[in-house]
Amino acid sequence: MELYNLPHSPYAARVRMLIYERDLAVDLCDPPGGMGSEEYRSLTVMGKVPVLKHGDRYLSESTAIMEYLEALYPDGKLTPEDAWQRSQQSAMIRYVDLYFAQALFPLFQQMKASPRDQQVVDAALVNLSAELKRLQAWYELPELAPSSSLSLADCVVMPVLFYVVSLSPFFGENEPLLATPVLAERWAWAQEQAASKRVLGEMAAGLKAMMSPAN
Ligand SMILES: N[C@@H](CCC(=O)N[C@@H](CS)C(=O)NCC(=O)O)C(=O)O
Repeated sequence: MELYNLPHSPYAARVRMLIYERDLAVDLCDPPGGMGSEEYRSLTVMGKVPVLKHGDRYLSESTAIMEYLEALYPDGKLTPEDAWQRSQQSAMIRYVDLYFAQALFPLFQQMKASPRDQQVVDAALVNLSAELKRLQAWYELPELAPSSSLSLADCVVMPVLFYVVSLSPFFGENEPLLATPVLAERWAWAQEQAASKRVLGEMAAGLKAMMSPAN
């Protein structure tokens, strides 16, 4: 199996975190032909990363890939056995994709904008701090309370927190997790776990490369 991925992508990062945490036999590769190439588009409907190649089949969408890997290798899976707990976790992951990630997009856009639109930035920061509180509220549910090992929710959340922590200082917000101590604690904890530490380091290197003047 191969995972087509890029270091900075939070969607690819969550799958890599699962792969590292579970020590799954999946090779990590760049998208064949490169992003946007005819070759890559011919393999995947969406043309995005990540994509899992299994034999001659290709699966896109990070959450579907995580579910597939968890189903394929059930021994030691991170997915809870309990149906209710599993569904709460799915709901949290859907929250991250449908709502939380949306709160980050205006900041990504304003990073590239010249000049920046301060009104957009201010509104985005207010919205982001509201979403951080909602994200924390998910971790406060009994079914999703932070545990002593990485959960699937952590695999999804830590890469987006990486962007919260990395982008906020560019907009004058140096401690974006100050008002959300549960998130701040889990974030600090994730820096010490082998799988998340490795992925967050790869993301930092990927972001640095992406932001270098050559790119
Ligand atoms: N919903 C998708 C999102 C994947 C996604 O947006 N990937 C970005 C990188 S972070 C991408 O490939 N962008 C390139 C493009 O859209 O052409 C997933 O969960 O896998």
